[in-house]
Amino acid sequence: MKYRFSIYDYFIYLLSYVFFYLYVADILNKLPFEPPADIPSWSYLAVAVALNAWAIPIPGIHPRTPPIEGHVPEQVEEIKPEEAAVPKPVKKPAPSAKDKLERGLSKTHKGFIDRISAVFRRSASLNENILKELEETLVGTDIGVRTAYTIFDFIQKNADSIKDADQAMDAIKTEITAILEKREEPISLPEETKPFVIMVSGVNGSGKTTTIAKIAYHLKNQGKSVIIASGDTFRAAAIEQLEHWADKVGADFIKSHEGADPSSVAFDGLQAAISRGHDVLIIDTAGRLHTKENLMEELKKTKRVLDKKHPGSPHEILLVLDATIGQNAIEQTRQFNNALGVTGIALTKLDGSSKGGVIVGIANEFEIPIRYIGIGEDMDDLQPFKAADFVHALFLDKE
Ligand SMILES: Nc1nc2c(ncn2[C@@H]2O[C@H](COP(=O)(O)OP(=O)(O)O)[C@@H](O)[C@H]2O)c(=O)[nH]1
Ligand SMILES: [Mg+2]
Repeated sequence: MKYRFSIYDYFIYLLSYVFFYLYVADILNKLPFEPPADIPSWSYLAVAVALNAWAIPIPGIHPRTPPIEGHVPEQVEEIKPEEAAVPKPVKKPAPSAKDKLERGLSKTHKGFIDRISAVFRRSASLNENILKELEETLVGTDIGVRTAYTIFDFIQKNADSIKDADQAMDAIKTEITAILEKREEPISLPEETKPFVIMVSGVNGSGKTTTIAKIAYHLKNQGKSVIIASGDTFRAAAIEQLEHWADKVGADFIKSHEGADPSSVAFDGLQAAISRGHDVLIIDTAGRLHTKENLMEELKKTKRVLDKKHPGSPHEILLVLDATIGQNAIEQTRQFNNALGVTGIALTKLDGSSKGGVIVGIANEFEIPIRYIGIGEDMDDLQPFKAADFVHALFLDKE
């Protein structure tokens, strides 16, 4: 910190040396005057030191003189020892749902949209070569052959009116939006349906258990009371994992033990939901049994047991699909749908996948609403599916 010396500072500084001289003179008995009282010689030294210190520009000791104009003194912030040890978290505003979606779809943007737009960038007009390249590229993405041709036929039909790369991408976007919009239909919980029963199915590792936790979290935030039943009795760890989540989101929980009959766990869950007056029952199921047929039979049995006890239930058979498996998700949908009659889809792990384009294939091939998309591991990283927002984020549209 720089200070400008005032005339008083120079005077005090000089005065300090006068007292220093008096100190030395007193010791040598050569004082030029007779002191009024017997003053000890060290007192001259003390005054000399005090005046000298006062004149030195040390912040805190010598605060009288103003800082040089235009010079901004540095702020010295006092850091307590415990604060110094722990780095302060930088408070960033929480990203909006839109930002999160955009970030979650960035890999799919690269793996799907960028590949298509690269074709159009090679030529301004849709000549035969470009159309051929587009056909190959679309078939090579994760949307499945059938959907690749749905989109390709649309572009080919409109080729005359497409003049440049931007118009071509707009046409692709229009077609994808049309396909996805048909599948936008959030779960609705009618007042008179209580408890509303959601049976969650899907292969191991697709994200069933965490998706159940996220749905329970959303419903709890909407003021619904939720109970979760652990119907994945194939592994003890699966039951514990679900209990942990139920606890964390504040949902009631029906525990089971490894090897228990899944349909009787679902039955117990239903009975508890009815007697305890819960709004929603969510049932976890196994994603793997000894054989695939075995698994499907078990799931069908659970469905029958629920319907018998509470006619019309399960009201939602939610299939959880992992976006990282790309086109295989289309085949999984077919198998689960044939066996169970899937009524809704949750596509998870879009954030970790460049193969999220598969959602367009699923939407095009099955008349099953897409209820949710998973874009991360946090509780609010499960978003209700909204086609327009999804397409907006997928194409990285700027406002
Ligand atoms: N990045 C990411 N990970 C997810 C998402 N959904 C689930 N997971 C992770 O996928 C793994 C398997 O999930 P889990 O719910 O246990 O699958 P389950 O076997 O079907 O019950 C876990 O590590 C989850 O945290 C998602 O949307 N994004
Ligand atoms: Mg699980």
